[in-house]
Amino acid sequence: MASLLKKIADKQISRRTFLAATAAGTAGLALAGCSGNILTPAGANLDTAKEGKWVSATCWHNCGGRCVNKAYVVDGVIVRQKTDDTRPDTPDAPQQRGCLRGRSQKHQAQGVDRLKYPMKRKNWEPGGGKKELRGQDEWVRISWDEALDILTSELQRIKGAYGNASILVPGEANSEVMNLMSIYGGFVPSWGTMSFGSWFITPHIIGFADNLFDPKALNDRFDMRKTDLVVAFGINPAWSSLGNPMYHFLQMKEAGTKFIIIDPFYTDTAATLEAEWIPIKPATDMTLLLAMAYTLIVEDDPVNKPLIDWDFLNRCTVGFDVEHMPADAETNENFKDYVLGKYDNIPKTPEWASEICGIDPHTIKYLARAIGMQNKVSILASWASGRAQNSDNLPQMFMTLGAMTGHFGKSGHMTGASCWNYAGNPGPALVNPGGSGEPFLGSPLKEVLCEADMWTGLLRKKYLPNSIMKTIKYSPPTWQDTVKGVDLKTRVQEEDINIQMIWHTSEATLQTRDGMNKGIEAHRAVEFVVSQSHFLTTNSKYADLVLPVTTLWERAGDIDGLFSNRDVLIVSSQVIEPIFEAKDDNWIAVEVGKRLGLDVSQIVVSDRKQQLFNKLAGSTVVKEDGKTFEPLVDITAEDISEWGVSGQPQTGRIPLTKLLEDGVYQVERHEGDNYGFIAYEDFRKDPEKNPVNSVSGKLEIYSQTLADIINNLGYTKISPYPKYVPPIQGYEATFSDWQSKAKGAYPYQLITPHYLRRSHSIFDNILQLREACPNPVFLSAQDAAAKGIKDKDTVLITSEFGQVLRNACVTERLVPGVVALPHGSWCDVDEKTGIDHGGADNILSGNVPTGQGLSGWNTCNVNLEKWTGAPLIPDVEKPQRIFS
Ligand SMILES: Nc1nc2c(c(=O)[nH]1)N[C@H]1C(S)=C(S)[C@@H](COP(=O)(O)OP(=O)(O)OC[C@H]3O[C@@H](n4cnc5c(=O)[nH]c(N)nc54)[C@H](O)[C@@H]3O)O[C@H]1N2
Ligand SMILES: Nc1nc2c(c(=O)[nH]1)N[C@H]1C(S)=C(S)[C@@H](COP(=O)(O)OP(=O)(O)OC[C@H]3O[C@@H](n4cnc5c(=O)[nH]c(N)nc54)[C@H](O)[C@@H]3O)O[C@H]1N2
Ligand code: SF4
Ligand SMILES: [Mo]
Repeated sequence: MASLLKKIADKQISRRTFLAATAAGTAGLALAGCSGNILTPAGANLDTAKEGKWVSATCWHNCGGRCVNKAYVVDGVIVRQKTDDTRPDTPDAPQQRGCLRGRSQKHQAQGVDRLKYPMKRKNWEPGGGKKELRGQDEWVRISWDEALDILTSELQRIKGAYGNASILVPGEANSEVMNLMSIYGGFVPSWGTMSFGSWFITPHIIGFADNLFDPKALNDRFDMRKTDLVVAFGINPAWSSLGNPMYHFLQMKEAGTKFIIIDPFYTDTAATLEAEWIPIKPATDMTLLLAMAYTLIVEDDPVNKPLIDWDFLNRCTVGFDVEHMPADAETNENFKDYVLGKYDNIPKTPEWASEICGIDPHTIKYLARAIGMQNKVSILASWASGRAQNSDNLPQMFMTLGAMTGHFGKSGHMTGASCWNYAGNPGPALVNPGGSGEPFLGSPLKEVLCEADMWTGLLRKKYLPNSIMKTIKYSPPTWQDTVKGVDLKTRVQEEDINIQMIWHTSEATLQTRDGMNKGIEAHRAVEFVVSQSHFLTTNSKYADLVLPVTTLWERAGDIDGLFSNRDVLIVSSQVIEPIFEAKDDNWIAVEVGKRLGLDVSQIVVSDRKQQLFNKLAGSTVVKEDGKTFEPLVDITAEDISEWGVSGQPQTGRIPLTKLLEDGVYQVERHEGDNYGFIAYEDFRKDPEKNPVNSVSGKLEIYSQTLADIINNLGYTKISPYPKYVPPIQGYEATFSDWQSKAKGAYPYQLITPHYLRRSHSIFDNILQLREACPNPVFLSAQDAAAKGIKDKDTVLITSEFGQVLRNACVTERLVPGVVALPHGSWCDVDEKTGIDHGGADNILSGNVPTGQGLSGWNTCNVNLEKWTGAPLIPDVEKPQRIFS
């Protein structure tokens, strides 16, 4: 097998060649030369070797885009990549082109730092051995047999000593490990607000969206072009939705749409769309929105200056004012009187908001008038402002403002979240994958940990029981699911829990969840930690046993299911053989199941090839009528026997072999086709006949159920209607005295934007990307000058919870007082000082859950200083974590 490395090395294009080929296409938006840019395809004139073949090879991560990528394989080695060339490229029906990360994927799949063999920690012994050495011990290569025996015997021992409720399988982990643990008596899963922040629960209780990934909450991309003005809160598709989403926004601009972007950062999105930038302090959007509502209320004149859409408010909402209260309201308070200051003697004027959000009162009034009912406006938000403490009512406030101005249910008008893979391309899917046929067995136990305080909970041996969140995974709770059989009026109380084993599968939980320093402590406290991964990731670094697993490219292929976009279905095939001794996660779960004497047919029902076949056979595509669906894939008896799978021949739109060769099926779209979509159109026309999914069937500006559900969870209490509650670590908390504006110990607000170079923690180790996009901390020029920090200086960033180093990128593009630390770099903690030289965001975050168990990553206050120790070297020059 060692010759594989040589073969790969001989066939790789060098990193220099990669950079030279991509540099020609970089956009002109450099952030003082210290941040990355979007790269265009590697030179078209690559000398495609004759002897190999192109294989459809999709990305395997959660990156905010979905693209067609292909790998050119010669003699079992990937030598280069390209992107979608299966169709002509037009603005209405574009190619699904990949980004810099997708095009670097082969450096992941064939990285020299891939884990090659199972390894155990040198000082590990049954029960843990020297547990404090986790994260700093040496590694010893072992056989798969030994690895599986260790895992099985520790599972048996820990279950015997402490019971099933001592085994944590965190994250939205691979279902096969959960299935195994389910039939072995149960495990402790975790849940968290994750991506969505307060968009996790709030919208689908108040009728604002059907579910977490509701692509039906905004209008179709052709209709988006009919909007005259987009007022957007913290959307940055130029970084966070590569591939086509950003391109669709550009089509809006081409069509004449104007953009106002409200964000602490002047983003590449704002620059590309030539947006008007309104800088705002993080986590203060609620004050701005309330003051906009105030302005609308006091300036609205139905005859001379109609700003408020009273017809929509009256017919389609509850809770705006005293005349429209829902039947189940338990207080006499209403939104309008709160805005006018009736309850707290604080009218939510632009002057009031300005002191907090930093936007001057004239601009706030201008914004309110700009979104008035007579204008064709879309109000868009990403989830970023909801990843903040005490932001539970924020999505409800966006909805309220959209409802006041009537930007629902009409062509050119929208209100909602525009984010992630369907940013720029909303609407119900036109092509859907079938199911794999694999089961998902949840845990029969009641124990569950909330990720926002998972590590402190583990250390304190306490948890909040939670029947609502226990099994939701990505299937969201509707209000009906949530209230079913749950006594919402009794607040949940803490109970005991004793975690002694952590089993990491396919999420970077230690790296990506709140409070990594406590996480490391927790990993050193338990008796056993096992991690299945591609590299020595943070999860694996702090484990006792690491198991090398295959990437998607070493498996039978897959449909890019949940994460495809509205128009396309993307299919990958196997690209290469498993690297060294890497094994499929399915195999690991089954082998452990066998050792435990379990019925392994309940863990994994069929192999990956059959799973892919099932998904393909079940795929459907919309017919031209835009309403009904038919099978997508045409499958013959020969296909079935060639694949060696069980199934029936079927007639479909595209032959199986053609789909696999193209790697993509794309529904042809054009202006005026039957696939257009206006969100809430029927509801707007007749809300009684077409209710939204809330208790009242209307959009709930006052929602008793929302408050009851969240208050029941046992964290902080919230209001049934939008109110401003300062975050625990927000702008106000940067001061030791608000009146005199004396700054406190942590005077800067930290945000952690999703960054070009990485998909969360994935790709952080890829040298090509490290070189193309450094790993900076963005500082405003004003703050940097005050601290004597220059561009590229090493900076120590300190929060209440930890300390990290990064190199400064000094820019005028950031609001003074705000520090932007791109999300996802792998930690590299100096054991002597506790300072993280990797600059990981979650070393700085703490375990501070509020409301719906929020992970408030954009509410974390910090201090800054110029680092006087040895400066950080660019991380492209750091040694890789290579094991032979
Ligand atoms: N501070 C801060 N923290 C954040 C955020 C933030 O904005 N700020 N954002 C949050 C958000 S929105 C999200 S979605 C989360 C993402 O959190 P995660 O989903 O935990 O992040 P990833 O880095 O994508 O981790 C996936 C891991 O699974 C591995 N993997 C991939 N495929 C397989 C496989 O088939 N088998 C196995 N065994 N492993 C596999 C990858 O190599 C990687 O290590 O992070 C959250 N954390
Ligand atoms: N390159 C890359 N793309 C990704 C990901 C990745 O890891 N890397 N992750 C994907 C995933 S899983 C997710 S969930 C999405 C997340 O995508 P988003 O939810 O959009 O999150 P961010 O990219 O962190 O932030 C978007 C913008 O919000 C701004 N912002 C931060 N706080 C506030 C605030 O309080 N108010 C306002 N108005 N603006 C604020 C930031 O400055 C930033 O410009 O990204 C996806 N796309
Ligand atoms: S946007 Fe995402 S899916 Fe597309 S190439 Fe980049 S990393 Fe891959
Ligand atoms: Mo996310």
